[in-house]
Parts: sequence; structure tokens; C-alpha cells
Amino acid sequence: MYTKRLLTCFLLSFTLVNVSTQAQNETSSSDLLDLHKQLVEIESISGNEAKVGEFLASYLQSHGWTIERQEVEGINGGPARFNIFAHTGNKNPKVILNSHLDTVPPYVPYRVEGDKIFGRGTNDAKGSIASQVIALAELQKESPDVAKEVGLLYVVSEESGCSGITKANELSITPKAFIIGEPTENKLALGHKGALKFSVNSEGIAAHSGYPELGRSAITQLVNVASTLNSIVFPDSHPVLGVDTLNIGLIQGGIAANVVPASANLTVAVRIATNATKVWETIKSIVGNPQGITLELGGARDGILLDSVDGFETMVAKYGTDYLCYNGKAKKKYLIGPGSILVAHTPNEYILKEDLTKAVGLYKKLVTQVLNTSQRS
Ligand SMILES: *[C@@H]1O[C@H](CO)[C@@H](O)[C@H](O)[C@H]1NC(C)=O
Ligand SMILES: *[C@@H]1O[C@H](CO)[C@@H](O)[C@H](O)[C@H]1NC(C)=O
Ligand SMILES: *[C@@H]1O[C@H](CO)[C@@H](O)[C@H](O)[C@H]1NC(C)=O
Ligand SMILES: CC(=O)N[C@H]1CO[C@H](CO)[C@@H](O)[C@@H]1O
Ligand SMILES: [Zn+2]
Repeated sequence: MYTKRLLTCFLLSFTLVNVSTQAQNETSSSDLLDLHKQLVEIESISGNEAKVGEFLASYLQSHGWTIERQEVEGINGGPARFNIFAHTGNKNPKVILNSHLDTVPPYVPYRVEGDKIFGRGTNDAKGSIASQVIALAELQKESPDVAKEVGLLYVVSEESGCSGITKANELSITPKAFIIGEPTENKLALGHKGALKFSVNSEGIAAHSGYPELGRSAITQLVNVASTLNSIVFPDSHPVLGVDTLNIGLIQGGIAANVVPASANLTVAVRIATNATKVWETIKSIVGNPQGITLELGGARDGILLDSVDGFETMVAKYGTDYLCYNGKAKKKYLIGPGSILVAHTPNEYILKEDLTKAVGLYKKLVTQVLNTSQRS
């Protein structure tokens, strides 16, 4: 009898607790989807981040965070934008959750179909922003001691150079752990590639297309180099990051079909797994010095290895992140976010609602685990 009453009592309180966490979780989940929707509905193609920044800054402020805005110069004379650094009063938190406010063009409107949310930035990277913000909001309720050690850093221009994070270096934050949110299908990346950018300029001699022997075609010269570049097999590989890969992403030149072209150029991005300096030397030596051709280096950065913790699935990212331009060089660095990179930057960019929710739990778990470890060491 006694036992039975106790048991009933226990079951009843258990159910009550369960119902209340569930209700809380439902609020949190709708907060998450609302925030994500609002972020995606504001177009923020690189250069045009001011509006989404205003929205997010006032959202964070109204939820009790202290905000620091950091103005970043516009792109090609465009309007200024700003980075957002948010914290709960501690200007040098132990953990930074970071992602970027900008997206690639063109804008694709927000649209829900079943479990999927389509639209530009849904995954890269507003999915990461929304789930990080909600994760920190939940931590603030559940473990304020953990939350006060965490700051949020959202920067502009990740998809177009790295002027946002470069400016953020001036904040001189020295976190123990820097957590980057980019699409990794909610897995911890063990590393990500670096990048080497260069262009090939071709100068020829213009002539009437009826008398090609009087000119020299800049396009023919350039196409030969393009074919050499495409045939390069980089000899080295990295045990975690794999092989270097090359993409000729832009080619321009000529003025009309009946004119021997006097100039042409192309731009290449190599995703670096091994050694950017060595890859650049290999490229220069294989291309050699054909007539009218000059190679111009745009930038070269090696890939980086990232940290992992127990209890997470892992992957390797074949893309670079802003960490390549970050100077704070945290002791531990992590990369994780909801959504798949395979649909990022495409017209069909989407994210699963379920992955957003999962990411909230994963960011909370990661932050808690990272702080626990850093307290002990
Ligand atoms: C590349 O070619 C295009 C078209 O001919 C030209 O407008 C542009 O200025 C060239 N860029 C460089 C860096 O030479
Ligand atoms: C990268 O390659 C360059 C040129 O071959 C070499 O000098 C340098 O030591 C290499 N860096 C590393 C980290 O191996
Ligand atoms: C912190 O670390 C200790 C020792 O590894 C572990 O027993 C404890 O469960 C951890 N706490 C959290 C909140 O992860
Ligand atoms: C937004 C959200 O879904 N929050 C939590 C819901 O419950 C799971 C499981 O307890 C947590 O992992 C989420 O963080
Ligand atoms: Zn991104």
C-alpha cells in the first residue's frame, strides 16, 4: 500500500517533470525555427550584411546579451557592415561560438516543404547561427555558470575574402576554445583544407580574324595553360586532409568572334591539403613560361587540423573557413554545424528542421564538455 502510493507519487512527479521539460523544449524549438526564419528572410549577400546584423544585434540585446558592434568597411565602396560580439558581461570568454552573417548570391527565398527548409543561408550559415544562439539561451537557463564563459562572434564577409574575421582580430579575444559553425552535417570536422588562389593573364596581339597570322591569340595561349593545369596530378597527400584539388572557376577574354583576341585571363582556386607553398612551386614549374602568359598569386594558406572530443561523429571538410584568417589562435578549435555542404551555395540549399534541433543539443554538449576539460587542465 505504502509502496504503491510512493510509486504513484513517483510516477506522477516523473510525468510532471517530463511534461514541463517537453513544454520548455517545444518553446525552445519554435524559438529556434522562428529565429532561423527571420535570419534567412533578410537577404545578406556579402557586402549587404548591415540589415541582418541590425536584426540579430537587437534580438541578442533583447535577450539580455551585451553587444559590441565592430564596423567593417564596405565592399568596393558599398555600405559599411558590422561584426557582432555578444557576451554576458565577460569580454574575454573562454569559449567563442562563431559563424558568418553573409551568404553567397543569389538570394533564394525562405520556403518550407515537409521537413526541409529551403532558401539561401538556411544551411550556410544561418542554421549554425540560429542553433548556436538557442543553445546558449538554453544553457543560460540550465547552467548559467557555463553560459557566462561563452561569447558569440558573428562576422561579415566570410564568403568574400575574410575582412570580417580580420577586423574581429582587433577585439583581442583569447578564448581557450573557438567553435566555428559551418555545415558539417552535425559532425565534428577533424580538419579543413586551406586555399591557394591565382590568376593566369594572357596577352596576345589583336588582328582581323581573316588574317590570324598577323596576330597572336590570347585565348589560344590561355586554353593551352588551362589544359596543362587540368592535367596536373599533385604528388603528395595528407593523412587527414587528403589530396590537393584544383578548379578553374572563372575565364574571361576576347571581344568578338571575328577578332583575334589580345587579352584573356582565368582564375583558379586550389583547395590545399598538403603545403600551399609547395603546390604553388609545382604549378609554376609545370606551367613554365609560355609566350604572353603571366601567373599572379592571390593568396596561399595551408589547411588546418582541428580538435575533437568524445561522443561526436567526425568528418573532414574539403572547404576552408574563416579560421584561416583568425589570429587569436585558440588552444582548441572545433568546426561543427547543421546541414550539408553539398547543397550549400546551390539554388536548392536547404536544411532539415531536425538537424537544426540536433545542433542545439550538440553545441550545448560541446561547450559544456570543452569547459569541463579546460577547467581540469
Ligand atoms: C580579365 O579579362 C577581362 C575580360 O577581358 C578583363 O575585363 C579583366 O580586366 C581581366 N582581368 C585581369 C586581372 O587582367
Ligand atoms: C612547404 O614547402 C616549402 C617549399 O617546398 C618548404 O620550404 C616548407 O618547409 C614546407 N612546409 C612544411 C610545413 O612542410
Ligand atoms: C566533467 O568531467 C568529469 C571527469 O571527466 C566527468 O565525470 C563529468 O561528468 C563531466 N561533467 C560534465 C558536465 O560533462
Ligand atoms: C531546441 C531543442 O530542441 N532543445 C533541446 C530539446 O531536447 C533535446 C533532448 O533533450 C536537447 O538535446 C535539445 O537541446
Ligand atoms: Zn559558410
